[in-house]
Amino acid sequence: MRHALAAAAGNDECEMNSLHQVSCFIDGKEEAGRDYFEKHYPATGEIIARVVESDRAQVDRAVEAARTALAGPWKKTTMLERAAFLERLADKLDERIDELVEEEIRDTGKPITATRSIEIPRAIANFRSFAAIAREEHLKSFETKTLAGVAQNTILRQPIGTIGIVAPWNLPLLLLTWKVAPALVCGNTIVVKPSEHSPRTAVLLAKIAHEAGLPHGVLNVVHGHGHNAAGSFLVSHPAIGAITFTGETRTGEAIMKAAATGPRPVSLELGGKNAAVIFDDADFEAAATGTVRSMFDNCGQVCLTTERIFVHRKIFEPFVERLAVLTKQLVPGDPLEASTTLGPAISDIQRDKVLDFYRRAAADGANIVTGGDVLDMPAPFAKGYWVAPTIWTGLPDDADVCRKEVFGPCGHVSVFDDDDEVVRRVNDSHYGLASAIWTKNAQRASRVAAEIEAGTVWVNCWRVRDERAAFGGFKRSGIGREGGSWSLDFYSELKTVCTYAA
Ligand code: NAD
Ligand code: 6OD
Repeated sequence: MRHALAAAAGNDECEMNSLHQVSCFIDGKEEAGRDYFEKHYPATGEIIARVVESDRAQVDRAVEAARTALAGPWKKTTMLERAAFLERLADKLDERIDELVEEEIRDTGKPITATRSIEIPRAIANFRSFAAIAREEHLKSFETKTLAGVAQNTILRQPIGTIGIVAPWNLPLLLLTWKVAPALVCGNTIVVKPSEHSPRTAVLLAKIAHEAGLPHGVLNVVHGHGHNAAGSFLVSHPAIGAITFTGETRTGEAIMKAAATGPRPVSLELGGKNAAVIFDDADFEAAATGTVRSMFDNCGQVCLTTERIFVHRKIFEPFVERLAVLTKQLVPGDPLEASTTLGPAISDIQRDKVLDFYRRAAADGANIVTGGDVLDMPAPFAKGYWVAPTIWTGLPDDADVCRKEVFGPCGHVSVFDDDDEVVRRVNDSHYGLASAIWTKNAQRASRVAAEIEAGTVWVNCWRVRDERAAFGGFKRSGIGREGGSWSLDFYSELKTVCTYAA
């Protein structure tokens, strides 16, 4: 892989046609397109692939294939058989993990160690988890005593039809399988539109699923941009039975409008402006290490990232100093080196958006504790999309970088004096996706966790995930919950069959 990336990076005359081509996957086979767009390797900025820009006709073909597959052999499978398929697929994905890691890094420039040991294994684990959840939840039944005798109320989970999945670029395979696994186990067929920035692992997943025995047309992948392109063609297609989306809140608004025609059920996992709260009784070192992770993992490109840090006055200065020391220990570099811990932003557009926030923070008078600009990298990474991990202090809560989601490697650290004050400030946000609190006082932890307006509150940890738990956001961070039985509820039609013994 190193050879291929270096070759692409060093070859300025590389013709578009000789580049790696990322195809769609429709009705069990790869499909080329009429138009293509260029895909850059974020670590070097070089063009390394051309990706199909699906037109409306291609999206229509994918939806048609998925609709046709609903009546094929997939229709005859039971939920338990589909759960067994998910487990077989997970085994196959395990066998091909190195390819999946390679494809994900080509698209995103993520550091290999975290990608190989955490992110792709978790993407695969989604299939095993939803298989287990389906086994647990597939059948519910109640005996109902009436004057005429005992009725049996059985709740059947039946497929909705064809699900449209629109996915983001930050955790491409993980966030895709998070939706594909429960949608499949509920018996639906699927058309996926991965982000234009991270198209590869979706196609590899579809290929491996078909090699593992998934019938043609059950899982289809189209590519391209969102607005007035493949994304909106997909979500506005009348034959799509439900839409599930992860991405920005503004895009979520457009998708909800599209879902209103029909109307179709929609699940929205949207942006965040998450807070970390460090009380003076916290385990200082665990809180500092955890907060550096919650600011900078995946270059800050995680919806659960904490960009607002509140630290109790008694420990404020030493804590900020410790954050700065730990941040300087992050290792930006070749994504393929095991020692690299910080990758680039996904694109030049994202880098420029982040740098614009850096400029605004400086103009607003922030104290820049560390970072604040691009990262100067040696060749061959000098033209990659690198931004410095950045910590600010000294801004009011209504400053832009304290209110708007940056989605980059940065956070603002504020001082607080008491519990009620910090809860009020944490909740003073349009978003409510997640929060992390650090304290050794169990009573304080449970009271503050209950008061924070967020879909997930981590106490003395961050981003510990259990696929059985409900996941989603308060306020503008989303609509609905996925995870566990909530995913099965979203991806199925529930039918009650009430039977008297004949
Ligand atoms: P984005 O909204 O720009 O794009 C997401 C997807 O939507 C892409 O595939 C894009 O092509 C498509 N799209 C864009 N406009 C569309 C339209 N009008 N119709 C249909 N599809 C359209 O988001 P992004 O930049 O890829 O991802 C980053 C954002 O995602 C951040 O805001 C982050 O917080 C959020 N996010 C949320 C969660 C969560 O679980 N809540 C998880 C990951 C990321
Ligand atoms: O871990 C998950 O299941 C999940 N949905 C994570 C979302 C992360 C956002 O970037």
